Amino acid sequence: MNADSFETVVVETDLLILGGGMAACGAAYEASHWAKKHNQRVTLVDKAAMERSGAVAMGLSAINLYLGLKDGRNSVDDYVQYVKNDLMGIARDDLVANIARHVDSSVHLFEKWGLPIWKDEDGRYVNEGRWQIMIHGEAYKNIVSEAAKMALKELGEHGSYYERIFITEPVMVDDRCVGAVGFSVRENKFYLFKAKAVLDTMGGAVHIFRPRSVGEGLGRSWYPPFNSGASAYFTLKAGAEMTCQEVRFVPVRFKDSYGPVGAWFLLFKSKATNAKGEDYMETRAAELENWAPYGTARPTPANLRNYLMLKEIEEGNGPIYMRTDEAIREMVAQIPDEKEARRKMKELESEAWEDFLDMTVSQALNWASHNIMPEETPSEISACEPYFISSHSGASGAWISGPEDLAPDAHFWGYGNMTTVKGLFAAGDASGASSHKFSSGSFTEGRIAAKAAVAFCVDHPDPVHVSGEQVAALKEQVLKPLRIFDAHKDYSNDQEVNPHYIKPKMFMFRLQKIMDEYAGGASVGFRTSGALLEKGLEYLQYMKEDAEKLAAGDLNELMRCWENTHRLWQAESHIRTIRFREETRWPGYYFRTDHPAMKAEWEAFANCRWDPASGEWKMIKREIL
Ligand code: SFD
Ligand code: AMP
Repeated sequence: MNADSFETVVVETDLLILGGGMAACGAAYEASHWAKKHNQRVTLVDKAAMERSGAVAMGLSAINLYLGLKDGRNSVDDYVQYVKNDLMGIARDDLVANIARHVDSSVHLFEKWGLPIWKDEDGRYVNEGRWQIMIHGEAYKNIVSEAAKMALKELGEHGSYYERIFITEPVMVDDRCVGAVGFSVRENKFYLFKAKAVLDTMGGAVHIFRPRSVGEGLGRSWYPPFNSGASAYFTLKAGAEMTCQEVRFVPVRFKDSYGPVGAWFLLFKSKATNAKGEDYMETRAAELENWAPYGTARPTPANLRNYLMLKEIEEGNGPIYMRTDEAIREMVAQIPDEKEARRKMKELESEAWEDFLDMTVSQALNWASHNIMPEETPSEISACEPYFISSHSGASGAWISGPEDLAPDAHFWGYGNMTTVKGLFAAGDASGASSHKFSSGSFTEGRIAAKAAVAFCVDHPDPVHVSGEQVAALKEQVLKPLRIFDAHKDYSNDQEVNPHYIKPKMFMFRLQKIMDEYAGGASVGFRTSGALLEKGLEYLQYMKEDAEKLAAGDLNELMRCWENTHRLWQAESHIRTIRFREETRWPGYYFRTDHPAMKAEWEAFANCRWDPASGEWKMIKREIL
């Protein structure tokens, strides 16, 4: 493919929204309102088709963040406490509270747009757990993205969205972010988006660690394969400070097909046990005291639930089972009337299957192909490989300004959700230290960020200028893998194996091997140490050199090359931050064997910044205020 054949398309806008997921849809919806009022332009760019892009592509079976503030069931403070405890004390109260106080209205919008939410006989939402409500959510993303597109269309020529454009790099002028570049994954087109404010919502990252599914199911993971670290790369390359880059998420899921466990634990009140039928949350409860005060609070933080399970496996007590059969039996046993009990049984069976069909269809196929009937057979569960998803129970992302009325002085710098780089905002998985936002909270944070970003545009009305040389250099950089392939492809008789370049798939395998073995992946029981991290970092530096030799034979491979460069930066910031935090705080996510306990001096944020001027990394410890 000839790199010279690429046309350059220039799009000028005011607010540029990068990504088309939950946060981006919230941003588009909210921005449209403020943009109309202030005569601003809004442009959204997604790597895929918004209808099914991002983490909600397959649908979801629950909305995991709904407070029910109107009914007085919960308070914002309760939620902040819950999140902080789940993250072992590491969270920004101002950010969590800001999302929590606004999230209910977003859920009401989803319902208005047609999302079916489970209701009880009195017309109230059916709670899965305290903060989670059940939905028939197979078409969740279609519904939300349609509303976002309609909002943009209402802006007429001032609103637009681009699909199947892969964003690669930020465009920087005088330390301000003034746009982004990328390319079409369908046509030979290079895109320059110029903007007054840029909102990064390109999701989290997967396939940085070697997945448990390799040859036989390559690419299968809990987190969607489409999100590959673009958010973190974008903010890092712009020179923004990042936070919690060490806080990965290791979900426990139904084994091999990654079906969700929340409905089983919370709605069906199921237990997980070792092979002997022992409930390790009870038999190992004493271990939680070593992680007080978080370990002894309720609910037990997700990483500690994992940790107790991992200990069972270490001691040879696997497989670990979700006792679906017992849970269903117990619920039915509570109904004295036989006919009613049979009806309830059918209802529970159907709810159990729907839970998977709404969000992880392959898990239903797994059950069917292994003759599993949840009412009769327990199912294996297992800890996945690590992912980066700060909107769930991870926390990695950009260090952003909080809201003026809630943030301590040190956490507010002019515009809510703005990163430490002027004009660059972040939300959803792209912003850090405010976990447990989930789908509804990410949408809500997108709304909050977009409102602030439009205010930034209004306050900075001068047109942005990007020089022709800068654009030419960016285009050259983005298309370089095509040129490398073209120049060397005939050197060897197999285009996959060539001493002059590396193909993205091989590059990804190498990255995953390093991360797995040195940075505490699944195959080493999530354990690492200073010495292992040091070695891993050394290997990543060689990978950085080799990244200059990534080669692409077509547009799809060009996307894969950039996905892997994005992953590499996410990986490096992860290793550097785990190394910086000399303690173990989230033992079921990773365990530092050389610092095996939690330390009071590390009740703090571990931040980092890559300096675009010097190319140096700086590690920063910040107080929890
Ligand atoms: O329970 C580029 N989540 C759940 N949330 C819930 O509320 N309920 C559930 O039931 C949930 N479950 C769940 C969840 C996540 C996953 C992976 C699974 C199951 C399997 C969490 C939410 O899904 C999550 O919080 C939000 O989706 C986060 O929103 P956001 O906007 O931060 O990320 P996104 O939706 O994935 O969107 C990312 C977008 O970026 C695009 N993109 N665009 C341009 N250029 C690039 N280079 C790009 N790279 C990525 C993507 O295409 C996408 O549009 S439960 O099981 O946990
Ligand atoms: P999951 O399916 O694991 O993503 O969980 C969905 C929601 O339920 C999230 O809000 C989790 O934090 C919560 N959750 C899952 N399992 C448990 C559990 N055993 N105890 C408390 N909360 C849980």
